[in-house]
Amino acid sequence: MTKTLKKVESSLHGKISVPGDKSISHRAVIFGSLAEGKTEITGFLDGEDCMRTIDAFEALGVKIEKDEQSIIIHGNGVSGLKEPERPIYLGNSGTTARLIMGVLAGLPFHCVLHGDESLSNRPMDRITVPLRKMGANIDGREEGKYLPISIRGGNLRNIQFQSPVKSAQVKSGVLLAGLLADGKTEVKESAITRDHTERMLQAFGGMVSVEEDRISIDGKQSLRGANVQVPGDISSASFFLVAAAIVEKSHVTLENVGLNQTRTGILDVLKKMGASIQVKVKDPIGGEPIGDITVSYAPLKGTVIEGDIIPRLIDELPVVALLATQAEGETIIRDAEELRYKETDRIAAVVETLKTFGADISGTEDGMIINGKTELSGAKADSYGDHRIGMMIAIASLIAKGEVQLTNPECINISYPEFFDDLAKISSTLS
Ligand code: SPQ
Repeated sequence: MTKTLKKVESSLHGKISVPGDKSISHRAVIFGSLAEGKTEITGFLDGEDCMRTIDAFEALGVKIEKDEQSIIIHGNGVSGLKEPERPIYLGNSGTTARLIMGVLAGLPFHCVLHGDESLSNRPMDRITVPLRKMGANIDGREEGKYLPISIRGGNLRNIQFQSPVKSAQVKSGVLLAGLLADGKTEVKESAITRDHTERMLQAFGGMVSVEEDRISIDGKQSLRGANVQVPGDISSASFFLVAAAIVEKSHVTLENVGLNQTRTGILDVLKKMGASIQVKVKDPIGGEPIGDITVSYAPLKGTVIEGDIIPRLIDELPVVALLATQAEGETIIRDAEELRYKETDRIAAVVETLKTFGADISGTEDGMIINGKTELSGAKADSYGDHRIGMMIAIASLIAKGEVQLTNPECINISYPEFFDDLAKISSTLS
């Protein structure tokens, strides 16, 4: 499929409530499935990735009901999980893959996991290596580096694990295995990553100790069902934050967005680049801070984005690169080599795409260098099957001279099925 996108005729105005946070939605299903009793999730993201997590736990024997308002999980505890009858399909979802491996490592049965072409080329050894150290039997393509992977778990022992990659998925997978293991499992991070797993464990009655970059969990804890309200996803909101910052005279508010410190790097970068931002903090929901974010257009300047902020905005970097094309001067993004292991190599995809729009951008091993400000022109651009690249292209089309032909826009359903409807709410170009 190809979608034709046109330059916005005037400025962007209005309010949007972005869909539920993808990372939190996955974790709510996982913990609800491990807990005893009923879990009700409201604000759940019904994107394709989170549906794969629901399907996976249904395949493990968990009763999950879905309606327009909520997801209800009837958990029977860890012992209620059963060997699946057939291989579990994880689609495009890296989060489902790495987290469910942590769970399966602790369960005394056999399971095969497989995914789509993109997921089958993403590294899994980052999680299979520590899980094997804990005692899980794991095999797979290239010795467990890639899906398909088969796991026979159970009888796990605790470990002290220093993660070589800055990854919340690896941390979470090991913590989930630690929950099912004997003794205390400890994970030390090389940079602080999103902490939704730690927060949600507590919401389900679990105990976890967090001391800066060191997280420890006692094994064999039982969890009880909980009600989870999922905040709006700041990663989804970031496309509109950037849109308002680059389309002249715009003024857009994103309502009820998650403001967890481990995810708000995009706000710090927007401010540093000169965007006008107001944040109205509201009462937290589901153990997560939330608020309304308003962005108004203002002239932007280049900046350097590196170090500890990177895990706090890793998924926003494609749209940050677009933002940088509209800033005066040089923007350097470094320490972001993890971008190469996402749904596609996001450094290569962003550089290729923005170059075809006329941007002055080059890739480096661990990031990008962008020189602005450049007028962008319309072109044919492919999403690479990556939702975040697809949405970045759609936002670029708002300022590009001439039409943009976006091929393969369907992947946007992975995290944001209502994306084009929401974009139409604040702009006048989309039919
Ligand atoms: O689930 P998936 O495909 O890995 O999703 C992405 C995304 O852009 O939506 C990355 F491609 O987000 C990851 C994120 O990059 C979601 C995530 C999580 O929920 O724990 C953590 C980050 O990945 P990682 O590898 O740094 O742990």
